[in-house]
Amino acid sequence: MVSVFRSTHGDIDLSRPVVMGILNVTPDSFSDGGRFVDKNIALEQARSMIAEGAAIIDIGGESTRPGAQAVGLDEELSRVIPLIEMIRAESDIPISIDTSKPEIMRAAVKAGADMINDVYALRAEGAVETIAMLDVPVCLMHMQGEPRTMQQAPLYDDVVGEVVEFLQARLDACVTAGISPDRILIDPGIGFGKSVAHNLALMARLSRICDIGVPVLVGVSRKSMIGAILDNRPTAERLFGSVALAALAVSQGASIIRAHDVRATLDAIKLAYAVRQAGR
Ligand code: 8Y7
Repeated sequence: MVSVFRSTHGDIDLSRPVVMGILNVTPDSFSDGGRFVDKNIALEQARSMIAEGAAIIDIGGESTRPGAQAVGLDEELSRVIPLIEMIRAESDIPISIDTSKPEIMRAAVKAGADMINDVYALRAEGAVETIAMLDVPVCLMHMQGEPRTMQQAPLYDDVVGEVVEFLQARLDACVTAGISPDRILIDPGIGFGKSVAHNLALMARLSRICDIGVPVLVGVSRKSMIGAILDNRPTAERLFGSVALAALAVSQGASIIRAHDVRATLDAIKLAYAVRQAGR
């Protein structure tokens, strides 16, 4: 599956896997602890991720970590819009905006963002229509429940089957509403309303998600399943575990890896991809 997302600021070539660098501008982000709230520090972080080979920068102004509270529209706008403009003023890097709110989607694209990363998979009122109108690439992610409560009691009969079914249904709904299928990415949503066992099952069967036929994005960087498998390893020490999971995802066909540590992740996925290609 060769795919190129046309974006306003250069195409995103997915004929080989790429890294989406994470840029959180939330005071309560779980792994960065709010280090990037200062816009200039965030800009520095964006520059270094670009220098390390990030193909996309994903900017998030609303923490979606388990237990996180929702933020208001004005607060989210003031976190992300100036930063999009600052990056755009000096770089053509494709910018993704991590939001579920149609108002933020519109303002972000106007400010220079190229794609939308929505952990609610465009289920908010007006979101599908907004993307159809904006005509930008979108990532549809699976989540059971909502961030504030999603980790309290995740429950599935067949986690892989249910995630595949959900993503297929959202994909169909988006295409019916006029979003071009070649503008859509899907994501199993590792850690979003899932136990460690659910996350492991999804990682083991990721190829089934890739079989749906649109490019797959996976976010595993520093996530709690790594802490759980590695005897409560703290978030700051989850790099090697993150890189291992990124390689496993690419070896099954994932196209985009969302990660904090761009250089290490890119090395790992280049190797995983070379091995995958050699076996075809
Ligand atoms: C993911 C994500 C987060 C993910 C996509 C974190 C915003 C939590 N995780 N978006 N966002 N996929 N598409 O640990 O897995 O970074 S936030």
